[in-house]
Formats: sequence, structure tokens, C-alpha cells
Amino acid sequence: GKRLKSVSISRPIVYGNVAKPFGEKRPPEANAEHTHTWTVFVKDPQGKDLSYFIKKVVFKLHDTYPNSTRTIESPPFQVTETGWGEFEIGIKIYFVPESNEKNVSLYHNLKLHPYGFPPGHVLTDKDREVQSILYDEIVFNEPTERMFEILTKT
Ligand code: SLL
Repeated sequence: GKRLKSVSISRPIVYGNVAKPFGEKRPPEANAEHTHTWTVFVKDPQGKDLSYFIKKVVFKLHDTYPNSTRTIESPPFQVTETGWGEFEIGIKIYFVPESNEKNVSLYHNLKLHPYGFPPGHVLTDKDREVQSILYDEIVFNEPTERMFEILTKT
């Protein structure tokens, strides 16, 4: 479709992960070496549904995971897993076909472990519930007319 020259429109997202140790209740499906449950996600800063312009999100986990490429075709765009280690997660965001946009690649360092407490501080269970979340904006330069409509109608 026709593109709107000199138009640039952006949409905010947040992406990252939350994690916590199993504690008392170990998920029965978790391997013996696993220590944490975590969720990696892409979402709207205000929790709105992003599926009006995002078609799917592909999360590439560490090769130690079965089916390490996880394709999420509808919201919530997230993967919850158990594990023992931190690693870099590839996040590919695909847009609705009307946009004629290439996918956007993001990378996230999965965080499982708390840090930054003063020396001598004794970690509470709450301190062990960590998160690493970034705010970003997806910029569409010279969007198609259809994409501009889609982005501005909500
Ligand atoms: C490390 N670079 O060596 C990292 C790799 C891999 C994490 C961490 C378990 C996967 C599974 C898991 O947590 N892998 O058992 O399916 O520390």
C-alpha cells in the first residue's frame, strides 16, 4: 500500500522478565537442577492489548530448552518457564501484514538473581522476586496508510 512520507509514528512497549525461586512449592514438571520460575514478555506499558498491530512474538530461548524457539501468536505475548541459569533471550516482534513492516529484533538478558543490596543485608523472599524490564518505543517511519489507520484508531 501507499506510504505516508514524512510521517513517523511510535508505540510504547515494555519487555523483560520477572523471576522467583521455587521456594517451598517446586513445580512437579521442573528438572531436578531447576531453581527458578520466570516469565519473559512483551506488553503495553498500561496493559492494553497490543494485538491490533503485533501479529506474533517469537522468543528464542537458550538451546538447553526443548523447542527453544517459542512462537506466541496471541496475547499475552509471553513465555513462562523454569530453569537454573541466566542467558540472553532473542525477541522478534512481527507486525500485522497491513503494515508491510519488517520484524523488529530485541534482546533481553534474563535475570534470576537479586543484587544491589547493601553489605550484610539479609535477603527476604520478596527481595528474591526479581525483575528486569525495559521501556521502549517502536517507531514506524513512513507507515503504510493502512498501518497509520490501525495505529491511530485506538
Ligand atoms: C550458563 N550461559 O552457563 C548460561 C546458560 C542455561 C539455562 C544457562 C535449563 C534449561 C533446561 C536452564 O536454565 N538453562 O533444563 O531445559 O549459566
